Amino acid sequence: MPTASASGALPFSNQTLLDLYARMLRIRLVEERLAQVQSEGELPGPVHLYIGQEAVAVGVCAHLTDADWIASTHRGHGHFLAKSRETRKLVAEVYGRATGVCGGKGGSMHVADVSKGILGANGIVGGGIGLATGAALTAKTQGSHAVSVGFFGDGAANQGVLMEALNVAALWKLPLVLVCENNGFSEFSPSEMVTAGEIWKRGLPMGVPSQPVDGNDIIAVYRSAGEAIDRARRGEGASLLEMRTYRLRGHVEAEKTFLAKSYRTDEEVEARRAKEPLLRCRSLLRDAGVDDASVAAAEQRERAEVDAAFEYAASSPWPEVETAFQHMFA
Ligand SMILES: Cc1ncc(C[n+]2csc(CCOP(=O)(O)OP(=O)(O)O)c2C)c(N)n1
Repeated sequence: MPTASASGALPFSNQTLLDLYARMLRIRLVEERLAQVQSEGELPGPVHLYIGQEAVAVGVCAHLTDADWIASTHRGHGHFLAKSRETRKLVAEVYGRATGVCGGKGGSMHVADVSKGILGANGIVGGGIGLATGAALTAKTQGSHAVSVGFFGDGAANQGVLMEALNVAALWKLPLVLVCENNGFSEFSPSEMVTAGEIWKRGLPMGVPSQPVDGNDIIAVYRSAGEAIDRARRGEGASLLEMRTYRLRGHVEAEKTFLAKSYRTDEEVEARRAKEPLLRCRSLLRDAGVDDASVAAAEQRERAEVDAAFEYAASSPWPEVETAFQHMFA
């Protein structure tokens, strides 16, 4: 099957394209700043950055409301910011501060906000697949018309839970969209070293509509995700989308300080940088006739929002020691 990519007229207004660009830019700016403060020793833990993959989270979450669910991965800041506007709460959480969305006790790999349908980032590779499937079963049982999206990496696609999820989702016609972000690597192993065949084809034996998508193309992501989410909402069951993208930063920040040898060349990364989703969206905006002043104004708004979020986080208090055991158990 050819990889779904954009062609023809925009499936939405120029204003929507500008909004999607701004949403992607916010994720990019937050993460560039996180890379900087991490290198300065400002963060209490490691961060796995989403830079280069922004079109996936934004193009998918554009179709969701707070009543819908997402389950994320260890690379989860982008998913959170695509579904929620709470930039301050996200940044404060990564800083481990009491004002963070989980009171500073979750940190980068556990950002969650159930009130916004965000079941959480997750350090267990493949764990989000099971969580999203459970949420889809809840939605179906309650007849709520909510849709559940499970984001996972190409490495996670090799966990047995994917087959189990596809099986029950097909059998019970669950309102589930499984979104694999194939970013080329599983930690320090190129995908082709650890993954057999094409991931999107894994849904086909179960009769699950499945598709490879150009994950750096905001329009292709938006279209394919919209079709899958609409199908789920109509009660027609699950889909599997393999979003082909590229991780521009390391698996984890500062990996160069402990890796004896790199698993990819700088030339490879530079070549892929030319195809990254924000650059491509910027040229779509130009082609659509959106004037530079409107784009610059949107960029300025995002920069201000992100600056404010970092100021808020850095000046927020740490959680009180007495609260250490609060919110741990339900
Ligand atoms: C169950 C489990 N096995 C192994 C690990 C160690 N681990 C952390 S991230 C990672 C690679 C995940 O790759 P992928 O799913 O492609 O996601 P990406 O990091 O590329 O976003 C591994 C193996 C883990 N956290 N959980």
